[in-house]
Amino acid sequence: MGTNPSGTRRPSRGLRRAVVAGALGVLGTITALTVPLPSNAAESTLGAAAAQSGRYFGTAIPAGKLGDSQFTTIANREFNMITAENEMKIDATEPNRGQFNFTNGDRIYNWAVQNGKRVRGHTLAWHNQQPGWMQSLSGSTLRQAMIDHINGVVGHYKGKIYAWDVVNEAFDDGNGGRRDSNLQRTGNDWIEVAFRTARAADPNAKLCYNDYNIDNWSWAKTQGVYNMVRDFKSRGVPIDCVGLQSHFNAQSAYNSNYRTTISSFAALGVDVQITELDIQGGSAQTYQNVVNDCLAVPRCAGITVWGVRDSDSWLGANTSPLLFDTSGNKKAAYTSVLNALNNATPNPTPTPTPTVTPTPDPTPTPTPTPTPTPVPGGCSATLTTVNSWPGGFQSSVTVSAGSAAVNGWTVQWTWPGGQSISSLWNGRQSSSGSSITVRNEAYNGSIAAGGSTTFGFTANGSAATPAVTCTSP
Ligand code: 9MR
Repeated sequence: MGTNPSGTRRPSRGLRRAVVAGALGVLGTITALTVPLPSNAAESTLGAAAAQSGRYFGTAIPAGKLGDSQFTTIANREFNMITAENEMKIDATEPNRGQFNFTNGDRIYNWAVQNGKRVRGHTLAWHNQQPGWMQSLSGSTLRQAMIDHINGVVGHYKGKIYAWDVVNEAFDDGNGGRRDSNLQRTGNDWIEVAFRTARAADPNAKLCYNDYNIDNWSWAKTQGVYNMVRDFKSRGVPIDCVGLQSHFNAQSAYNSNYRTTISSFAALGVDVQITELDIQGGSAQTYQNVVNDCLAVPRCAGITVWGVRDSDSWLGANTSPLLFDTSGNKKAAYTSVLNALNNATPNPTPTPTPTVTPTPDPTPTPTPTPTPTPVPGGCSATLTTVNSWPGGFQSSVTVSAGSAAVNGWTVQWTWPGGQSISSLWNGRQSSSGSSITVRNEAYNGSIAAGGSTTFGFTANGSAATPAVTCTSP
């Protein structure tokens, strides 16, 4: 059977025909189910619509399509989170042992950030798409190679990645146990070693376990992963998120218990990210259900679809799995997703950034992160440069409460030399010339005593780290 997303095989032609025929039947009826745009101010793109509730809406991008203007126009307009479809995988980033190559990963990263988007990192430890040299390793040599690989890739992108898929597809399809692989044979602790290594290499990235066929709450594989995450949380293994790939097809169909899966993982104290969504047949109703299930759970942080147009999908255009047709037109599924996002209520619970234990860093980062001085009863803020390029830069601002909780915050600074913000997330910006004011969103105004929250932005001009002030009512 060819629907296993871990390989390159596609569903058999017979199956694809059956899925498409079934979906066309469904599509005949879903048009009528599509909710009309609400009359209040609705956003007109997926990313902006998702941002209303503090979430993101992303897509996968292959480096080879950055020269396709129809592709980049849609990707730039609609999405605010980007995953490299293949270019940050093990074979792409370490083709020879100890020799890293970030050419194509960086092309995607730079395109994303220069267009005001954030980036998910995919993926660090996986049985698939290993370069030949790694496939032939075993035991402690392979374990060390995995650690070196994580240090090399996470180190290169340190401070720049929203979330890493640290370990990908490590569970068996048929039962709740681990998949056999060369990595698994290095010892059952390989997954937690991968997470601890990634945390030390970049304390600011969220660290995810990512898998397919863990969407249906009643499946043994879902329970296997759930038990691992619960165990990790109880033992302090650093994990921040679970990625539900959510490749839905006839054999692995969307089930209404999906919301239970999302809320159950979230209840363990991790974010849930829908990381590779595609729905064979492209049912608008199913797309709407998926979005509504995410919106129902505060810790469901965002959704990424695995491609832009049907012709960009690993499944082939004839399965109609995505939100844009092969000519780049919006499909019925697009409209149902946009409307569902526009109908969301603001996300009431901020998703905390990982609690970090700073580790000494031998390589100086471009801008040292100042330690905020706790302000009794008030707030403080620090601005750091995450990345810069000719003519632009990306910054992160951490807002910290002092010894008392904060309810609402305002951060202000003045640009020293003509900088201007192009895109800002997790905050509301107002400006007057070079004076910038950023206030909290509804979902991140409350900070517990001693706690913190973060907002970020991309800007034009040369990177600057002006002094910032924070006030709370
Ligand atoms: O979409 C990716 C395709 O271009 C690659 O050939 C394939 C190789 O393994 O990987 C596809 O992406 C997969 C992702 O990395 C992990 N989950 C399943 C995805 C679909 O196979």
